[in-house]
Amino acid sequence: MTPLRIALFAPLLLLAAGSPGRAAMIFTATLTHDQETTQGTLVTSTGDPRPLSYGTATLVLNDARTELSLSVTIFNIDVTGSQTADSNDNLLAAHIHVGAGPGSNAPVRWGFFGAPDNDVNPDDLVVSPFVSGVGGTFTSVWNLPEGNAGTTLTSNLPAILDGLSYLNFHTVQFPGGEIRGQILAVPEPTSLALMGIGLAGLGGLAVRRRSAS
Ligand SMILES: [Ca+2]
Ligand SMILES: [Ca+2]
Ligand SMILES: [Ca+2]
Repeated sequence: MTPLRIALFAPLLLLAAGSPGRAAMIFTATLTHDQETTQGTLVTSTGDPRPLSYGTATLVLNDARTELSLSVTIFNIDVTGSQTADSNDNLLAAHIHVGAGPGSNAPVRWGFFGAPDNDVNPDDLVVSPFVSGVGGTFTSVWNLPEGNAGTTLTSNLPAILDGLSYLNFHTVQFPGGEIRGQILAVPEPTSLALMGIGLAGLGGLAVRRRSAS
């Protein structure tokens, strides 16, 4: 193997070497307004209808269970406060809540936008507003020592693994939450398929780099 290929495949070999119970885990969440426990019609401050907001998220818990990486993209929520003229769609805060299934509310355990801000050790948040359109992508990492109200990633993990956590994006019109999505583990065969896609992508990269050299 060339050094390049070893560098590309070493992380995957490490993943494959881990026992099934301790491999990296993938989670997804689909955020909608109708998962909120308090619902209403999405309107501007003058009562005009506004487009339905929604989002999609992927989370990866590392093998050592010390980092929960998050990538979430939301649509039709104003992430800068200047994507639309009206203020009702402006984003106030974004959190992971832990301790409740669908239809029930649970406390904030990791805030990463607005208040509370628990993404501090280190602060990993990157917000990428859409260049055109309303919304954007948020990436960050829930690190081991981070957690609201004296909790940590470790103390919240059992409930997260049990499907008892959710993402919640709070807006001016819905300070209690405009869109919500339960965080659910992707079944292992699907995870393996996703890894397979990743492998194919890396293989393609290696081929392209070889032919370029
Ligand atoms: Ca706005
Ligand atoms: Ca962090
Ligand atoms: Ca922060």
